[in-house]
Amino acid sequence: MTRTRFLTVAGAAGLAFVVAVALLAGRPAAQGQGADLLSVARSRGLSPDEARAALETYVPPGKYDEALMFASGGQGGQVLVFGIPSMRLIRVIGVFAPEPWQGYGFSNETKSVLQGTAPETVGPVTPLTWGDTHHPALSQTGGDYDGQWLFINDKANSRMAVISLKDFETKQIVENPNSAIDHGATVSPNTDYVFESTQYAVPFPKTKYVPLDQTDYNASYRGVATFWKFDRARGRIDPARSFQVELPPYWQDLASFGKGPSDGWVFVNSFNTERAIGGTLEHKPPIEIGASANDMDYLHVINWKKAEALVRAGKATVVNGMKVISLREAVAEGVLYFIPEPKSPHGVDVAPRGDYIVVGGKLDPNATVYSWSKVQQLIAARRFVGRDPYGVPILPFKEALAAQVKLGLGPLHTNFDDKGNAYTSLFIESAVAKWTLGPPYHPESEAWKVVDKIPVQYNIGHLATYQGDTVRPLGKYLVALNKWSVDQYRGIGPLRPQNLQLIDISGPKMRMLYAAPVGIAEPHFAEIIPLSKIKAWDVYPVGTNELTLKPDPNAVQPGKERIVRKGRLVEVWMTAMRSHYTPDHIVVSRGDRVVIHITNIERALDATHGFGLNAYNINLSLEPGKTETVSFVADKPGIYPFYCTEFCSALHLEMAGYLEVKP
Ligand code: CUK
Ligand code: CUA
Repeated sequence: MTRTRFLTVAGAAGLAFVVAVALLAGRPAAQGQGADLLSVARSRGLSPDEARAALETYVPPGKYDEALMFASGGQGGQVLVFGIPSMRLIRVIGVFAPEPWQGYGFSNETKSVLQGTAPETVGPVTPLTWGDTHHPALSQTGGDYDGQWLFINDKANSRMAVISLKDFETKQIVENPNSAIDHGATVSPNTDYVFESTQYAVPFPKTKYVPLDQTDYNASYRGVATFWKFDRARGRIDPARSFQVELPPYWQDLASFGKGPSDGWVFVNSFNTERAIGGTLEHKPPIEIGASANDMDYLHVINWKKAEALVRAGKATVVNGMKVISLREAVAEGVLYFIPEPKSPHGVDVAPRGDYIVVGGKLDPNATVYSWSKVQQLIAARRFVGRDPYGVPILPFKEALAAQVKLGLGPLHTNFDDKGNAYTSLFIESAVAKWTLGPPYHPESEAWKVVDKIPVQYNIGHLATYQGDTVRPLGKYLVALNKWSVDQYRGIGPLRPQNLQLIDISGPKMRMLYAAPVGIAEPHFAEIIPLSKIKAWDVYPVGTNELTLKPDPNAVQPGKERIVRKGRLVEVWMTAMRSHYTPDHIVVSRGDRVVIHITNIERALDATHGFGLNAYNINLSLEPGKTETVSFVADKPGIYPFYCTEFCSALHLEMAGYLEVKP
């Protein structure tokens, strides 16, 4: 772009920009630093708006982003941590896939997390080496993020992970025994439960084979709503205190917990209430057609406090080790209700005060907003318009509505700001719509109106505002998590990155600030939390076990390093510090089982050492203070160097040693 473009496009706004830049620089416009900034903007072909956006998002060296965004890492099976407003990728957290930089999936501790076993019983390889992370959920207290824990689901294998925000590492993965593929994942307002909903129905219990034909599908396939009990004191999900509610074989989708007046309830979307199972070769319509036949699907309204009470009263059946409230019981006890929702819905989001439930129907141009007080009254009055084939009572659609707001094409997900506005992603239209909620957020005369729209590149999925799914949204920024980037990044081959865009929502008009490609995997949902709420450790206390975050019994003090041989077991207690391992020479015989406990005894910030062992697929990351254990069978005779994989010091290359395996 040229100077001409800047001048012609800018016009009067350009003049304001000159003054603004000059003021920022603290100099008169005609000379000095201010004039330099202007010529930089000109030479880079930036319009005044673009130059302003650059100034608003730039975080100089030595300064910090004001917030962190935790985004799912999609098919990469990780969590991605971005700085806001810079949109820099600051951290990746390995969750469902081995992650070599963090040594995740190589030590006994992290292998045990990936495999869901105790550290002492880990096998040589992890059976699943990928996950599909979709919905990160920060722990909440009173409906607000408390900065302590992060949960995320693996859609591909119905797993849920627990990450500590003390060290940003994965502590636990639980696998759902009664669900194959999940989708929705979220936490209750006080983090009593981490919720997970099935997506594609399978036989119930899933360990049973039931042929895939329509009659059997209707009779024996099911979804489940899973409530994983989170034990804050232990920092772990407790499967023994978790429970499920059996659901019809509709394909459940996203979920949101009620809060305030709707606390105690959870709302779950569904699609394919047609129960289409595909099978084009048998002259049936493909799933896509069959699953989109009906005008309405069902919003599942689940009373989880009541379900919890039923479990306590012994009304659950144990299925594959999990307590389950049967569909029949759920209907009989008033745990489960349906409300029709148009059409092939996707996102469901509860307004900050817990009074409205917003649903986006992919094939319907409206945001459908239900009034919680109306829904409550309908349930209390038992105003049902019918029952589904499984006996679930259906509430009248129109009578449950607060409003339908015509937003545009392909509404998916909604977040909120601090001024009573909602922001909904429009997938087909590639835009974000800003619209007003009804009373008490806005008076009736201003309610339920689209007040602004901004285009995005392209095909937005989720969006995230600042604390935008809590009781205390902060407004300020919105990140559009776009699926396609198409022409936004050149010269990179056919696989295009997903494109995240930062939007300023502090004023009446939304303003595009920045775009950040994600060349790792596909982020779905994200949550944004002020940096000040995160109280992460800078270093571990020396000798900390990374799973328990407590002293590791195998931590070793300098001077106490040793190698102990017991039969075919060779156990090594090693320290690492700049720039040596002690000991740096380990001699074993072919077939010996080798166990190495390594403690990084450094206290300096960021003094991380690695431990990479040739030919044995072993690679650890030892942050300052951490103790880790790795074990393997020395089945290949020969000489195997090990070395530090982090450039830690001037003598980093000297930080090495040898494993000698005698034939
Ligand atoms: S999903 Cu991906 S855009 Cu898994 Cu929440 Cu909607
Ligand atoms: Cu330690 Cu390089």
